[in-house]
Amino acid sequence: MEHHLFDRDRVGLQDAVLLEDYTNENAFVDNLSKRFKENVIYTYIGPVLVSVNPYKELNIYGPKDVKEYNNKAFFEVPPHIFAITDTSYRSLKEENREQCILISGESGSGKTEASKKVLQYIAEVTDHKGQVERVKDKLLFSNPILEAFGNAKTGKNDNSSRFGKYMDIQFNYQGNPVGGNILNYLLEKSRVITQMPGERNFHIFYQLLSGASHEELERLMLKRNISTYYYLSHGEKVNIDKINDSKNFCDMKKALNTLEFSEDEQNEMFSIISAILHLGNIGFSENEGMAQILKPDLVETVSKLLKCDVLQLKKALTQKTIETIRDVVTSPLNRELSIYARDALAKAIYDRLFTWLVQRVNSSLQPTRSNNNVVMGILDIYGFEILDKNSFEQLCINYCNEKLQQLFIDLTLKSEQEEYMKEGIHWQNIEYFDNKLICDLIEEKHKGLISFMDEECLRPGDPNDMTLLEKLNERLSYHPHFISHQKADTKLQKEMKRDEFKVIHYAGAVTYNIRGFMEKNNDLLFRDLREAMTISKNSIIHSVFLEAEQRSKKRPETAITQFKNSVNNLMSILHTKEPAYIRCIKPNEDKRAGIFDNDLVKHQVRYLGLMENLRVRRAGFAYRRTYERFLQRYKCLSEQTWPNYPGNPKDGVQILVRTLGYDSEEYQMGRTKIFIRHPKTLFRTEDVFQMKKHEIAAKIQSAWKGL
Ligand code: AOV
Ligand code: MG
Repeated sequence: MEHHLFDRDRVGLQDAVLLEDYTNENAFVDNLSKRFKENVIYTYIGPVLVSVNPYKELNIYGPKDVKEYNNKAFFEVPPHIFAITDTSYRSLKEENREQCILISGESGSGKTEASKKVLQYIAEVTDHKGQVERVKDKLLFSNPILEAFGNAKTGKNDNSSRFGKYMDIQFNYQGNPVGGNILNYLLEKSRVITQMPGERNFHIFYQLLSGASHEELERLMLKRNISTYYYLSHGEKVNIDKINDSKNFCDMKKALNTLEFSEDEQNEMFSIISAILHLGNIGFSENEGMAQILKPDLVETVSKLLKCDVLQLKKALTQKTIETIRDVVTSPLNRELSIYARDALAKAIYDRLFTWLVQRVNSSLQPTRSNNNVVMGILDIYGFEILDKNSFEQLCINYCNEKLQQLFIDLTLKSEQEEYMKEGIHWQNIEYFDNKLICDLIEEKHKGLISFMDEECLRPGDPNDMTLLEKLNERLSYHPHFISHQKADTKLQKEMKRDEFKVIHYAGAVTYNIRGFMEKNNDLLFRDLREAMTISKNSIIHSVFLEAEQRSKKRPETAITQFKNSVNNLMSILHTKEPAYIRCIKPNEDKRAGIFDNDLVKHQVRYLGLMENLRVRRAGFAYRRTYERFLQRYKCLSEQTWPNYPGNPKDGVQILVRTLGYDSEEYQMGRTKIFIRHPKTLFRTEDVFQMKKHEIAAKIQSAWKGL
């Protein structure tokens, strides 16, 4: 039996483990480049899949390809995301082990597309009958909905995820999908009110304006022209040719129907989107320090769409009520504060609509029976970002990526080495950069950035962005990964301004501008606006604001602390599952096909820790089995162990290994397991086993005939 190990696609090396000089970064990148130029975008480092974004449609995801990978041993077929998915799926189905597929890489490297391929593969290799098919449709169609509301065009990616997403697919004992559940993480809601040059607001706004019917727009009191709306006028003024908003709107509506959103729900959703657009057009003037609404008829439009009281809304946009111990005081807002209130309302409405949407999708995905299901999770978060101007949102996004990198280190580099130690395997330790240092800088209790931010937000007096920055500079300057502008004059600080600080992340140094940190972290919405929304007759608005109100009876946690808690919660979920890794790489900064920028790729290879990954892998052992399992399977291969070996399993395995003639370089005996360096060795053993099995079966058969 021929296994065709490692040479199936014949372009470069399909597994970097086979590189002659596995410590040579250039050789590693050259191999990726050679393959990329032949449209081969996938390469392994052992079980880890490296994927380079081709920026063009490749004909490698069709039914034929699904078939090629279905039920194949990992090393018998060329590297592919389907192979990773198949391996994970089989472990789930055959060994009942919970799985997670972890997809990482910077913005635009192909994470979201990868997550869709995983889902596509699962959908195609499982049953195509009745209920299962319906569940799969819903899982697949949840994507266009969440992308319409949660993705946007950025400088890095025309379809950038502006929220983190962790999706569980639940399987029954037959290995068929029966339901799902989505956890969402911190939506970048500031995008609703403003965008950077060349960027857009969330897709849904453009989709609605270009895709809705004439009648629908009339009902929503909208004009098709994008430039009518202030909230859409900051970044890119026209829609980009690569995005077909009106077709995407159509697909998204279809998806809403598949997930059984009622007509009423859909109308209410679009009313809310329209209300936000109108809200943004409300301007204010100021008279003696008091704001006055410039276009009162717009407030009427908004209140019609949101089904709330127009007078109450007008008041809430121009005054503020504060409850003191003794009484309730109302004071007018100036123009600046009115604009602030308006924008805060727009952001809050959109953010809560998104949360509602995820909950609504989840309720449609819930399985009818929830016991005994096994889960495969797919994690697709926003990738690491270094922009020209980085704010609170980038800090959250990059922190989340630090945590994911930490998980990767934990599960691959650290755990691998720890196991060798535990098993007493002879092993030379491999150095790698552990980014725990940076995670601590951000999240450590009482000592990290997050703690200081919260402390400053809760401090009485007049805390503001600049006092926060002072505190950070004072408390964190000792840290090697924190750079304040006051620190000694090194190259890094030269170009820093007084309102900036720098964090040296695992993936690069990022300069953050402190402006807006306090406000975004406090995330306050004036009480008058909350009240106006709580009694809205739009049932979505009513329910999401009521829910928030009930939660915030005591002082709510700050935005970043909520985020930290949910990210840490996610990490503990992921720690319990068997991981599969997809490391996505971006070949160039211009979103163009066929261009492989060596330096850019090298940088990613470095910070993703791929070389360390490779070294650990090479120095290590590809396969390990407990003595019990190994003996149980292969005991027929020696007369001394067949049919049963009376002594302890380790000795039994030692006998087997001698009988099979293993090279002493090829294996080591640990405390509880045998470690085999190369998969070839195991395959050979497996071949001998298969032959022996047939031999035994034939013997038994002829013995039966003889009776
Ligand atoms: P991201 O999820 O990693 O960025 P995407 O998955 O959205 O990146 O990929 C960006 C774009 O690259 C897609 O819109 C496609 O045009 C192209 N692309 C990616 N993978 C493939 C593929 N396998 N085949 C063809 N084209 C591909 V972000 O969400 O911004 O971090 O936050
Ligand atoms: Mg994405």
